[in-house]
Amino acid sequence: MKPKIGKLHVLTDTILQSKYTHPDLGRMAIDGGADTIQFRQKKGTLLEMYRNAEEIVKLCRDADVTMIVDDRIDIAFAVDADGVHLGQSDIPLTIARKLLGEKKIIGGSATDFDELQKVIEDGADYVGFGPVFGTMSKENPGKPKGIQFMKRVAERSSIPVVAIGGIKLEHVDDLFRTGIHGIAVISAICCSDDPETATRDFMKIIKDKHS
Ligand code: TZP
Ligand code: MG
Repeated sequence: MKPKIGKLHVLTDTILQSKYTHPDLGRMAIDGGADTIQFRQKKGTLLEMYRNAEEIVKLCRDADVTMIVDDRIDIAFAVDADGVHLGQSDIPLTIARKLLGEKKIIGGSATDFDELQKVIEDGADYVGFGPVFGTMSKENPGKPKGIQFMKRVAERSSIPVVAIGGIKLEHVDDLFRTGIHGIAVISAICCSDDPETATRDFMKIIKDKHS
């Protein structure tokens, strides 16, 4: 069976902050109740990526949390992650599906309806759509879409929509009311003083009101 696509995807980051490592962030997000960790390492050697991913995948397995690797299908395959998240300039979704098979989750990024359509046609299991709000966590993220737009995305999409970009605690309730499946967060969790508590705060709203 395919692993579950969670409602709170915590994306690990060590560029915006240097207090915590990728595995530290994975551990804290899991302890705070996140149901999906996306390992997102943009710099460093493949060996470092492999070691970090290996550690996070173990933590996720023990906690029954879904583990997705951003960008790198090679790392996802090497550590037997639950899936991969692919952007518009990564390996094509159709090729990723051939390589990973039907049992793995493949997520695709989209910033408009054309990209959404293509991600769906190419067989993604979910779409990461955004940015919903302004973000400093990604280069050239595109124009912020706003919450109301996400309602249209959720209506049009035949696959689960995971909203991303500048999402803070105060947005969670309104965002889930648009009909999206989940949210993906970097800075509001990784850059907080206490990522575990920050995760718990996000998860509490999701669990109390949207599960
Ligand atoms: N894709 C679209 S916006 C974004 C990504 C990876 C960055 C999200 O990070 P943050 O800090 O939650 O805005
Ligand atoms: Mg990516």
